[in-house]
Amino acid sequence: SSDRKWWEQSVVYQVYPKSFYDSDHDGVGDLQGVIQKLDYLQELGIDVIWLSPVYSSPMDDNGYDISDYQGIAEEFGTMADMDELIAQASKRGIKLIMDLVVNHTSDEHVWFAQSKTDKNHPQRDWYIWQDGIGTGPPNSWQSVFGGSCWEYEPVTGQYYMHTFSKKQPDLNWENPQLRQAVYQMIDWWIAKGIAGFRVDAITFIKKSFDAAGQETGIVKANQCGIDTMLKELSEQSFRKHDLLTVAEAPGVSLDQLSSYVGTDGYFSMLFEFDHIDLDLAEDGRWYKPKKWSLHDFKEAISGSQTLFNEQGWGALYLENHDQPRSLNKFIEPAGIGPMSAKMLAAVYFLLKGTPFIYQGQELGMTNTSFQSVDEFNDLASIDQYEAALKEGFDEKEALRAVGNRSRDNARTPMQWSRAENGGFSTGQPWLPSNSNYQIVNAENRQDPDSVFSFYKQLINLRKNSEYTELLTYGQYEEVLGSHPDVMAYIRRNEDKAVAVLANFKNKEVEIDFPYQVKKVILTNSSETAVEHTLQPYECFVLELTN
Ligand code: TEU
Repeated sequence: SSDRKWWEQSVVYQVYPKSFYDSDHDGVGDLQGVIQKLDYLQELGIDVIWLSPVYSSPMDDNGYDISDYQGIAEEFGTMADMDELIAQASKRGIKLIMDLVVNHTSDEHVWFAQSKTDKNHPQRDWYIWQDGIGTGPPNSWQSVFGGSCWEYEPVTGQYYMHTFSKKQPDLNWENPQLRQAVYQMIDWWIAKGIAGFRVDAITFIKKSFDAAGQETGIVKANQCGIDTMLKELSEQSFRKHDLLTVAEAPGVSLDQLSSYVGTDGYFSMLFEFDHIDLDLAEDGRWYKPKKWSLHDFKEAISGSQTLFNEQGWGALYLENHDQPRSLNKFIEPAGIGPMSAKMLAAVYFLLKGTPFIYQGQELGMTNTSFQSVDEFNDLASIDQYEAALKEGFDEKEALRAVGNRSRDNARTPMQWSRAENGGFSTGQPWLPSNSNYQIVNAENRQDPDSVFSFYKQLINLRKNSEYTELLTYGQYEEVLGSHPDVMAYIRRNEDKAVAVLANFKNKEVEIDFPYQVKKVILTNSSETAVEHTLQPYECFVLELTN
């Protein structure tokens, strides 16, 4: 029908440019490196690249601290490289979406330089300034990366607020001039020919200083009043164009999903956190891992999938640059390998929504191991490590506990080949390569049994098969809901039904699957039919006789 959208039929691939491919061998990935690997992405079959930030930045948070929205960071290249990337991608039928980081800027952005020096400057109000109380900050809110979210600025004697690091001062979205400046910047990028945005940390833009109590804890997302701001952003900016907008939206509950991504929603789709933060303690401390079961995962997935049957659209993902690798999160250590990597792929890829692949996921890349705290690059990992020590962990325990969840796990160089540093760079990589690059890499991708080939087949199923219509728009239905080890669902429309069955455990399990199978469409198994058991990590994509 005519209200169908191009992004409903797309597969997105996230590139973290710093770690993707280093074309000039200075140890840091770059835009020319992305251009050189476009053929690889075309071979995989993706439609859209989400490019993590490449804007000018002092790189306190690897580019999520932007000092000029209309400039490119020197280590990544130039604006000419950016234009070339857009054009070269487009030549291959690949669209590009940028990361839109507008909850905050870098403290080195000219807006902030102007704001901080003079209380009467017209741009003072573009950031959030308050007087301290006594000798302390305005309140006791904590930043996401640890410590107070307030930083004292001696020039004017006030504090500015930062949800993330102190080099990432929050913009004041209550200020109409600031909002217009943001919309203009967005328009400028759209005019360059990009297809949309991944909208960073957007649920943090509304602060609720007048809410009762100034309780401790991390700054809260998705506060009352945010709707007005998001509605304006959507109406005055996004909706004037045909864009893919995907909101990073921690703090949005199921009953709020429709206002975010329903028919008149603010965004095309959003990243939920329920299924991805299953292992995360309430207070966000990585070294206090929370126990979770497959049941919790299934419940999180089914909750939003059921909603998407009625309205809205899902952004399907298991990994990104902030998360440990999915193999380490969801699979027990002894079971990690191509078999379980394919199982995880089948499980999330055929849900209702737009699948996102994070670089290296299609190869089965895994977490790395950290020998010392000096090997952490990520500021959040360093903060968590220090907090763990304060809570009485010894250095070894802290390293192990934080290492399991460190964002650096996802940021090690992409493993292209068996060559030194996994073929990422002949220079010294900014973050050491995972030592398994000689086994896990892109060299064997043409092997029909490779994880890469499996992803390719999944993409093909979604995009160019007799199941395309069904897998894109068919209804979602959970099956075997109470099975403790198996996740299963059916996608269904008027003329077809496809089931996905997956064993999450490193043991043979029994299943009672009461449907008649017409044909095995895809499997990671050597079996050609589903019996009453599933082998460790076995998965099947089946056509049913409706
Ligand atoms: O992350 C925002 C976010 O919500 C974080 O709390 C995220 O869950 C956290 O990084 C996990 O430790 C976005 C980006 O994805 C992240 O890379 C940036 O560091 C952050 O915004 C600030 O821009």
